[in-house]
Amino acid sequence: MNEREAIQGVLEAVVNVDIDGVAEQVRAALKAGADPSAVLNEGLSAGMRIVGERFQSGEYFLTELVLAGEVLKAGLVPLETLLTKTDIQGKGAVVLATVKGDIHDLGKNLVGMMLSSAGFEVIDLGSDVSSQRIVEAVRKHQAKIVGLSLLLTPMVGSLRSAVEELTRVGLRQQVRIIIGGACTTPGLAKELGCDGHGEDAMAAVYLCEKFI
Ligand code: B1M
Repeated sequence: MNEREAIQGVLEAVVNVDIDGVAEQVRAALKAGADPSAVLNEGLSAGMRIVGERFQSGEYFLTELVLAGEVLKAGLVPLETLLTKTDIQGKGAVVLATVKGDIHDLGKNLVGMMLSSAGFEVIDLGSDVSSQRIVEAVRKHQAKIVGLSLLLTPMVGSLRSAVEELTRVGLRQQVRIIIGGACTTPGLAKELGCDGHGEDAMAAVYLCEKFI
């Protein structure tokens, strides 16, 4: 089996919500010489996008969507140490959250994992987080960067209100705000007055590196 076929095996394990087989497929891809970030992006994440499309078209139900989240977590286990090898520290605090009304947290967690391994102190507030909690965390940890994740289009208003709240309390000039997640775009970041948009977890790290 070559690298490409092995990554395809990872993608298929996710699409087939194969919770028992996914980690084995990931190990097989690594053994075939695939790069860990390719296994993540072209295997696990690409598979999740297909699950999302099948859910949207009515082919999959909420059960599959929930299970797919668990499949992703299981698939990440053999990758984690490979994606996060470092001993650099002390690049400052980043407050990370999925905004109010949105409980998707897998992508945000990946961003957090990559930022920690790049030497940032990650203050992960979790998902469904109010603007007030974001403001409190920025104050408490004197964070210079806020990372907001959003996957649900109807919750764009929560992103907007987080930016507005940081502005209202006078913190906007002190922090850089970056956004990311399936329904966000560079255009949305610009429209909301944010400082950047991360297409994926690595892009989020590059942006934060640029801002320190
Ligand atoms: Co939901 N869901 N979901 N879901 N879900 C989506 C997002 C959806 C696109 C599926 C679809 O219909 N095609 C759709 C949203 C449509 C829209 O509004 N545009 C959707 C829906 C509708 C829903 C519900 C409303 C379903 C329902 O109940 N009827 C419901 C909402 C609940 C709520 O939040 N209030 C719901 C629930 C769920 C589960 C809980 C079952 C589960 C999430 C489990 C969890 O997160 N713990 C789930 C899942 C798994 C998905 C899909 C299939 C996969 C999401 C995921 O984890 N991807 C998703 C389909 C899709 O995204 N196309 C879908 C893997 C992850 C690694 O990628 O999160 O994109 P992602 O993160 C990436 C980048 O986006 C980026 O880096 C990450 C790594 O590369 N990134 C950042 C993310 N955050 C970033 C922040 C940054 C920078 C980069 O800077 C700060």
